[in-house]
Amino acid sequence: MNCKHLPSLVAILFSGMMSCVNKPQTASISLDNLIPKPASVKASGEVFELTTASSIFVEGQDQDVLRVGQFLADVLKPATGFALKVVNSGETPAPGNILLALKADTSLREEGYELSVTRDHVKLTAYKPAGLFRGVQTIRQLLPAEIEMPDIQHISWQIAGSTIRDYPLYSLRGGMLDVARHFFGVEDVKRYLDLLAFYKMNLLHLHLSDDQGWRIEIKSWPNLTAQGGSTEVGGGKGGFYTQDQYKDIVKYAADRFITIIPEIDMPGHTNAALASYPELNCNDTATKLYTGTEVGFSTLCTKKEITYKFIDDVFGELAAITPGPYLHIGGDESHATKKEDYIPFVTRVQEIVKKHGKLAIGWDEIALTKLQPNTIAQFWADSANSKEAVRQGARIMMSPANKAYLDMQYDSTSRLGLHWAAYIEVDSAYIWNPATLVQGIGYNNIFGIEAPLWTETISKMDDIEYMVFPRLPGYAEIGWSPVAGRGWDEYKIRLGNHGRRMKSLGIDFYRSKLVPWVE
Ligand code: NGO
Repeated sequence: MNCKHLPSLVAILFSGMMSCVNKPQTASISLDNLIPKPASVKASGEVFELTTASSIFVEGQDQDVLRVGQFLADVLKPATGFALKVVNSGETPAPGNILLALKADTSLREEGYELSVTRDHVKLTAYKPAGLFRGVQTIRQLLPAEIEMPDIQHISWQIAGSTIRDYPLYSLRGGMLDVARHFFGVEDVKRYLDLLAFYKMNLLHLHLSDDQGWRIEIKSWPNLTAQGGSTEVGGGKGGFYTQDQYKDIVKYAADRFITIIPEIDMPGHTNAALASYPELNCNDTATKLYTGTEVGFSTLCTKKEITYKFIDDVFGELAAITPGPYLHIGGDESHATKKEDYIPFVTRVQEIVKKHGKLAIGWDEIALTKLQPNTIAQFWADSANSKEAVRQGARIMMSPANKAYLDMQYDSTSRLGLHWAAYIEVDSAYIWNPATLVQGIGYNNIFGIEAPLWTETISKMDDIEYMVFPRLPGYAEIGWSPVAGRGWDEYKIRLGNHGRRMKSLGIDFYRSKLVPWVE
């Protein structure tokens, strides 16, 4: 191995790298390519090398910490081939090992962490297990990109010496997956959760019902899935999650410190329910199943009492299997509902959500009604609605369609996606600031940021990955990293270097010409 063959972007920041002359194969290790960019990074000038003799020491008896240790061992195994032991002994680890520990530093809050990498050790500390989990993602990204390969790579597993102190800017950051227009099975959702977790995101909103499909088993209304779940856009066979499958998704997410927000869209976007139960229609006649992509034509019958019994049953069952504090009530594009019906309807639905011990989130139109304290409005299209929500004391989930919709095409040649809100190239997706986008909605009004992926044109996992990558890392960074010290010109270099990492993860991402890809 000759050092001069290292790519120029490979950061040989430290004298310790002089030893690369004797290494089996060098590692492209760098402190410069982390996404999201940490709050603070200092190079130590040393290099740690992970070997087959390394172990992961876990301090204390916290089961979640042990689990994070095991997660790290599991993600490092395929590419290294090392069966790293997770040791819970209380002894100080000898040189060459990794240590995970909680510490009483409340300033790190829920998800912050500190990472110290020297020649002798990798020491990760956090106030909470979630912080350790986020820090584990940093350890992954500090290793060579080959660490994400599914099979053994014969390279040396070096980590750049550093001290990192890191925590998120916004406390909720994530994505939305529309499983109603096209259905995606449990394995696809788990893969999506893995990819969100890799970029330190902590929320997945599942759009579980729409005109084209009902995707969650409701035991007291079985026809919702039997009939309403039986198709999808284009007329495919659709599908749904049983409650056990949903619980499995929730658990998988929780193991990654990700909260699931389930959405039942209403009063519009309800054709699948209306086709399943005649009594939900004002004329007592079930509609036909719908497999097209129009919006705004369906509505629950807001004047019937059975409608509220239905919502109470659905949210009751959903609340019981959703440990997270939020239920999403939709509320968008209810063009078939008169405004004078929409307002009392949404007011009453918020009360039902509250009765089940949850907080309501709805698309920004819900601000037309009186919002319950702690209801969250999701800004997607109408800044006036969102400002009205703020005026009522609500907080805003930022999902501006022209910046954060993952179903928008990159440009006019994109093979998938829509463009009603904008073409969103990778630079445009990155260059915006949630706290200054809408006048009157500032940092303190913002509850979180979420990038929705609607699936009218998207029917398989490969398509999801093509639309989501490489924009998702940018949203992750906007949500996590301080605004100062980052910008498109330097971000695109870091993103380019993630090309190799995304490839190792098996992601077939869109190779935007705006990014200098290193693969
Ligand atoms: C809109 C609409 C969805 C579409 C999506 C397509 C919202 C909140 N409602 O966003 O039904 O699928 O656009 O981009």
